[in-house]
Amino acid sequence: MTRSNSPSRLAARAISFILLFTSGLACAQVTIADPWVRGTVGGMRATGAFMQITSKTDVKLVAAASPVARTVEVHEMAVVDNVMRMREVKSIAVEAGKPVMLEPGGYHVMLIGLDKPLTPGASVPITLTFEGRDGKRQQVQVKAEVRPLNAPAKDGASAKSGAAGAHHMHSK
Ligand SMILES: [Cu+2]
Repeated sequence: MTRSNSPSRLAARAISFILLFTSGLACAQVTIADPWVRGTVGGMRATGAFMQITSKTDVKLVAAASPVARTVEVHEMAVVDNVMRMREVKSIAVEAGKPVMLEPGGYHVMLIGLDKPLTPGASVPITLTFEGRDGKRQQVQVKAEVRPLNAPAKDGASAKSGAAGAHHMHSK
């Protein structure tokens, strides 16, 4: 049905153009879904942050920072000699259109040197730095919700419960 350019039709087109344009500006290449941080108690000085990262172009997560932690590193958990260990990685590759999970038992953002306990319900600002293939960097700010210490799976410190988070891994 080609009704000629009625005013409302023109308006609709104008609006969709504006939406397209502004979302192109506002919405970065990288989107973060469900960011959360494992809560801490007492003298715990470090914890993990988890999220799902999706990007429209190939990028790498190269750095992270947060005002609640003195040092923030990008880590991965891996089974080495049957023991879950975590280690710092230089970056996490995020291919275009392929979501990457940062989750207990896998990749995570490590918050080290906490000044005070992170209590459930609080919100932790984290700045993530991504680098594209062209070497250009962009920063994405997220507010991660603090969840109880015993949420989903342990961050490796306890081998027993750590195994729950590692069930998807291939061990020898
Ligand atoms: Cu870690």
